[in-house]
Amino acid sequence: MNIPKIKFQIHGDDRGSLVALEENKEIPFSIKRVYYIFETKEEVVRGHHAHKSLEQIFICVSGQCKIRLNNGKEMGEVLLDNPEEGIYVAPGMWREMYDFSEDAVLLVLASELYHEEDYIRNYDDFLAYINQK
Ligand code: T46
Repeated sequence: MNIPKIKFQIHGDDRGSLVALEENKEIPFSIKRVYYIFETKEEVVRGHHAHKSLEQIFICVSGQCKIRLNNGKEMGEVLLDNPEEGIYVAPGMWREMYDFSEDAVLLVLASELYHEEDYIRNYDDFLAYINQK
């Protein structure tokens, strides 16, 4: 599966760089929640779940990490190592985040507040959910 990267516009000058992200503009949904993941150990794999309706944008604003996405039929992997770009993660994608560098900060913009009921945390349940759709 190809995972396209979204390239953000940089407002750069001799002071440095700035990326601005607005809901329903650069971000294709209304942003209800922001969280970030950092100090994840290199050998750790996070995620191992899918969401029923949550849409998200992942941006590695510092360091690097890899993202594996699986829609129940196909799998794809992408390296995030640039604060100028991100990926859109649709609902119904099993996700794993791994190979975090020591300085990695994975910023996530989310379309919904935190609802544990939106998670599918068992892989067999995920496949059953995808196949019934
Ligand atoms: C996702 C990937 C990329 C909250 O209380 N509020 C929140 O908004 C979030 C995201 C998490 N939590 C709590 C729930 C757990 O007790 O933080 C703890 C760690 O969450 P979790 O094990 O789900 O973390 P990851 O890194 O496996 O997954 C997270 C998001 O949960 C998930 O939506 O897509 O990052």
